[in-house]
Amino acid sequence: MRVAFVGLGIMGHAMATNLVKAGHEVTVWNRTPGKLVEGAGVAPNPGAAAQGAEVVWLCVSDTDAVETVIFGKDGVQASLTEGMIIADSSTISPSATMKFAERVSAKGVAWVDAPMTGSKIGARDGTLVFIVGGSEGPVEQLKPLFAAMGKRIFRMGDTGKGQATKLAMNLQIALIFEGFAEALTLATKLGVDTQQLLSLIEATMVRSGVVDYKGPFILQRDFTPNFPLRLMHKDIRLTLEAAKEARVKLPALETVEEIYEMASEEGNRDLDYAATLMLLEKWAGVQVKGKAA
Ligand code: NA7
Repeated sequence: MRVAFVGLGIMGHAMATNLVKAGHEVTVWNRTPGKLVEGAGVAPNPGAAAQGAEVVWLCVSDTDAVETVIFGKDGVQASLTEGMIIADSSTISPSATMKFAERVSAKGVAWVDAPMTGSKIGARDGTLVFIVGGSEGPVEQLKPLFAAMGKRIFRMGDTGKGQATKLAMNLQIALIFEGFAEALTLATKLGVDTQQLLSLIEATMVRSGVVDYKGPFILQRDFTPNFPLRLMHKDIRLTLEAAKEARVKLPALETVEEIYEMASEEGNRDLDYAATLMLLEKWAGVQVKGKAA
């Protein structure tokens, strides 16, 4: 398929690379010039990238970035023609998604929100799980592209439901990780062997994918970003905004948001979100230690 790929960050670069590898005709655009994808064309702006494309795939930071690349100067909007599909893998506001979709529908363009989970490694290996919102027809048309970048897709409903579900997923990741980090901090302060604690977790119902994934990184004190703290913080804020719009109270997430705020002030926003642990360690006056599992 002819695909315009907009946004070559940690995730986007790997995703566009996998589209090229699968034989699709890809043209890329990135705000900061110089980021390239081997085998893909490069366009001078998002509008030029979208010219003649069947699908415009977005993977940019946040709601404002999506609005800019679609509706801003030299944006995708001017190149939209009937039958095109915009697929958005950025994690952004569900209500903004529905407004954007409404605007492009006037040109006969479908909007499929397709945020994903699987982190940097899933993007690299083409094993992402896509959490999708959109009409059945366009979602079906995108299947070859989903297959090139991921291993599963879950269609959650119409446009906006992918973003809504992604926020509900990241809410859980943030809270599960916070529970894990607090447990590690307390256990360390009380003199418990961390390695033993991890073995115990693994053998019990406390086990989770989040703990399995993050545990080894923490024991190696490796906080290089698989999912940067600044982006998890963005998602937590989006979730709280969506909750406010829906008149839902999320007290635990509100507290965790404050932790992310303080961790950012400590200068850790570009580290992995697991670096929120360091704030707890600082307060407790301990450091979680151990060897990689
Ligand atoms: P990164 O690695 O921070 O990459 C973000 C990308 O978004 C990168 O290409 C940025 O371009 C681009 N960006 C950011 N702001 C803008 C604006 N205003 N206009 C155009 N392009 C912009 O994030 P990830 O790849 O890890 O994640 C991307 C999304 O997936 C995000 O929503 C996650 O929550 C999930 P730059 O290179 O900085 O010029």
